[in-house]
Amino acid sequence: MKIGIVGLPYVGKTSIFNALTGAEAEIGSYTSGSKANIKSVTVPDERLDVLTEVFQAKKITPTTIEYTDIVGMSRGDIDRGSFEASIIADLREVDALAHVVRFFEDNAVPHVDGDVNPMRDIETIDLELTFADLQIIDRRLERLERELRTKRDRALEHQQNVLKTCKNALENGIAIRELEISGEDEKTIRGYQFLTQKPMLIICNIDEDQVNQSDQIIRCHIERHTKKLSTEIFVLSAKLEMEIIQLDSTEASVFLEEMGLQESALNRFIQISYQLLGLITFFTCTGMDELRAWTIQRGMTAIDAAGSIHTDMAQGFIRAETIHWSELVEVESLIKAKEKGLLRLEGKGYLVQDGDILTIRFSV
Ligand SMILES: Nc1nc2c(ncn2[C@@H]2O[C@H](COP(=O)(O)OP(=O)(O)O)[C@@H](O)[C@H]2O)c(=O)[nH]1
Ligand SMILES: [Mg+2]
Repeated sequence: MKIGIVGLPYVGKTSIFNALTGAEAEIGSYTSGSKANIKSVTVPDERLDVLTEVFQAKKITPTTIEYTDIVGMSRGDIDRGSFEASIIADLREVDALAHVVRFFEDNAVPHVDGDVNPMRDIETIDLELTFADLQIIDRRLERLERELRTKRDRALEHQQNVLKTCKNALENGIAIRELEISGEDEKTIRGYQFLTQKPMLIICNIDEDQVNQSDQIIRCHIERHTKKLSTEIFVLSAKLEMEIIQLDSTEASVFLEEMGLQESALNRFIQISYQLLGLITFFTCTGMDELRAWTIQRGMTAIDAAGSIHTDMAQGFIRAETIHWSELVEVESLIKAKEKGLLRLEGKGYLVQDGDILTIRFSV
């Protein structure tokens, strides 16, 4: 899974990127950001620790998340063409956007638009993303019109219609993710990787002394707006998270407790990203050696899960021997699970559940 971090300059994007990944990218700089910072982190999963014991696994492979931190956007950047095409291209690759919004007050850190105003900033970035999509749509529509003047083509006409719907929405301040675009229509525009079609998370970067009462205040503040945009809200203090990531795990839990927090942003952020994207995790353990976690979309079937591991496994799919991790932990071994008849034999169409352990039988 890939998540792109966007926002105005000097709102804490790189600080948050560092806190989420343990990277040491330069903060507080405007120009050095002309190339994106990219880093992957493993997804911490307590279930893997428990299962390692059960399986006596020698190798553990968690899933990963890749974060992309790009240079800040300001109002009008896209229109002026002052945003490098390669950066937008990086952004189109991601599965979801995390928009960092500045809530913290600090006279030492300038704000590009003069003062701290979260609602205005959210709008600014939404506008830039909208312009970036409109540019693509306009260019494509021009070409389509030219092509359709010389010949009739049902597929191209269909695409033209869908793009016109998107254009109309964007011009009325509606993001593409808010439209209900059905299967076939969605397929015709999927390749464009529209920015406003991606699921979006708003990260509120608040003052460190606000962390205890943050949730309520901010929810009132921007909830109405985000509801309209079908986005999620996530609250953290970049400054605090930067301190937490410097600590070892024992120190960190003491520190979190003192601050009245339960978990670092890193873990909370991953959980909320999974929710937002409708992702779940399943596990495999091959030959008792390698225990591995896999991320798939909720609603995927056993054969989809097999295909996410290897296309051969989907093509030659026979069945998936399945047990939920919590059941396995209770009986302590796969052999005992089998004896007790807890190992289910599931077919192609089985809907994989979060936390399932699958042994996929297939022939090649
Ligand atoms: N007081 C305060 N300063 C912050 C916070 N987050 C970031 N900053 C400062 O804001 C400046 C810009 O941060 P940076 O992460 O580079 O922002 P970016 O331009 O959005 O990537 C730096 O001087 C940071 O130290 C915060 O939560 N509180
Ligand atoms: Mg930065």
